[in-house]
Order: sequence, then C-alpha cells, then structure tokens
Amino acid sequence: MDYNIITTKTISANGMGSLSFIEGMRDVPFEIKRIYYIHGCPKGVHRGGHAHIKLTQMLFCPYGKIEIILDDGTEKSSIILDDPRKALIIGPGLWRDMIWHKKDSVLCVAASEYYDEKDYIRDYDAFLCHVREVKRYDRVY
Ligand code: T46
Repeated sequence: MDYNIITTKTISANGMGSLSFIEGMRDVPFEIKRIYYIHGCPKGVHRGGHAHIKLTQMLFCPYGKIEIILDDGTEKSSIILDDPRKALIIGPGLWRDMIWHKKDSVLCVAASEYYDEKDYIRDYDAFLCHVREVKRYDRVY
C-alpha cells in the first residue's frame, strides 16, 4: 500500500519542550503547495470517506490521537497518529477515513497540490472502479 511513516527531525531542550520540523523535498517527497489543519473536533468524530486521484499528502497530529484508516480496495491499514514526531505520507489512490479518539486533536496536512475538488473520489463504488482502471492501465503499460 502506498503509504510511509516517518519520524520528524526533533530538537529537544531540557525542560523546555521540543521543536519538530519538516522540509519539503527533503523530508517529504514533494514540493508543499498547501497546508491545512482540522481542529475543534469532538471525540468520536469520523471524517474522510474519500480518495484522491493525484494528490500526495503528509499528515501529522501535533496534539491528540487520531486514527487514519487506509484502504487500497483490497486491504485496510490502521495508523494511529498520537505522537507529534510521527508523520504519515499518503500517495494517491487510497481511500481514507479518520477517527478522532481524543477531543480537540489537531490534524495537520501538507499537500502536493492546491485544493481541487475534481481530484476527490467521494463514492466508494467509484473508488473501486478507479482502482480497477489503474491496475488495468499498469498491466498494459
Ligand atoms: C484529506 C483528509 C486527510 C477546501 O475548500 N480547501 C481545502 O484545502 C480542503 C482540504 C477542503 N476544502 C473544503 C472541501 C469541503 O467543502 O472543506 C470542506 C471539508 O473538506 P472534507 O470534507 O474533504 O474534509 P475531510 O476532513 O473529510 O478531508 C480532508 C481533506 O479534504 C482530504 O483531502 O485527505 O482531510
């Protein structure tokens, strides 16, 4: 499945917390064109329910606990983001659901493209068709 978990570079100062950083084209394999963040969610919230056609993204949770469930049309993987140093890079073609396990957890996302609703597949059956199309194309070329 096209995802990768990385540990961000982190500098800790005795008793003064830590500073983590992520650099485009160095820590993430793309130029960052957009950053968005999801906040103010109660515990138990489910978001997502879509896939992207081209977009690659890096997700991290600087505060709280959020579960990311990825689905490639055949199998599912569950990744827990509960450490500010942990980041998840997700390639295109994966259905994703996110579950807030702790109130006010923050999900930050760095994206490879500007926002484009046409890049979303928000219907699961259409997603399965897309996966089959991509596999057929890969077999031919
Ligand atoms: C993703 C997961 C991890 C914008 O206008 N600009 C933006 O940059 C984004 C990301 C969203 N929107 C609009 C589109 C919808 O009208 O904001 C609304 C909420 O978006 P959505 O329901 O897609 O939010 P989530 O939390 O289900 O998904 C988001 C991202 O949209 C998606 O790309 O991978 O976070």
